[in-house]
Amino acid sequence: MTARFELLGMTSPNVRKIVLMLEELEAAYDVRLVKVFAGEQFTPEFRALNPLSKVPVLIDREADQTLFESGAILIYLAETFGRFLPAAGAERYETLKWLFVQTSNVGPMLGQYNHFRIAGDGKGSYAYERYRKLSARMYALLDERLSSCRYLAGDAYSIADIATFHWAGYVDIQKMDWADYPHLARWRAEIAERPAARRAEDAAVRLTLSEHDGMAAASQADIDRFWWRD
Ligand SMILES: N[C@@H](CCC(=O)N[C@@H](CS)C(=O)NCC(=O)O)C(=O)O
Repeated sequence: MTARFELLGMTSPNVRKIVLMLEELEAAYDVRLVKVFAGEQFTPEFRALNPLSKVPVLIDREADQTLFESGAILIYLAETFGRFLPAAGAERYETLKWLFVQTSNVGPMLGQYNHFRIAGDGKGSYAYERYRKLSARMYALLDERLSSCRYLAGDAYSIADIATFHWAGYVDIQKMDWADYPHLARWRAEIAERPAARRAEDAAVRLTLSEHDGMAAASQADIDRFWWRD
């Protein structure tokens, strides 16, 4: 039987947050790899789903609804299933505020730092130092928030946590020090223990394996375009 949802993506945190949400909801879904390193996101077929040429995209086959932008997808799933986003009141807006902090600040700043670490002019360059400082500020902001709340929106686990969880893993990748962010570390360890997070991890491993095929399909010109070197 065809699953209700189809998720188009790769192994990036913006996609993995949707995998985590679908696992939390125990929803039936298929994952289709988009070979972003080979430029598949720029094809007319993909742009008909998301004109911004980015993953994730989620298709709800039952409702005949196509969504892009991970924050919009999380809100859609939360409202469709009535979970992880209160329907009204102060807690709803706490959740939305911290969800938007992730989508418009945490993701973009950490993402830019990744870009300039990997493809920029290296340590000491203006862009590298700017985004390193802005990334550290994001981790400090989350840590400060989590020093007074169990979860980002308060007492309850929500789509704000689901959106931010994988991004917090960049503390390791970006060689920051967890000792500077003890509350963020406590929160991340707690979420990692959730059964859905463990299942999402397994799904990411399967996606990583297929992503290697996608990278193998990329030419040098494709890779240069991906890193904006063309
Ligand atoms: N604001 C978007 C960001 C999506 C995004 O940056 N996706 C990346 C992977 S994490 C992507 O598709 N990169 C390929 C490209 O930019 O060509 C969201 O939250 O969904």
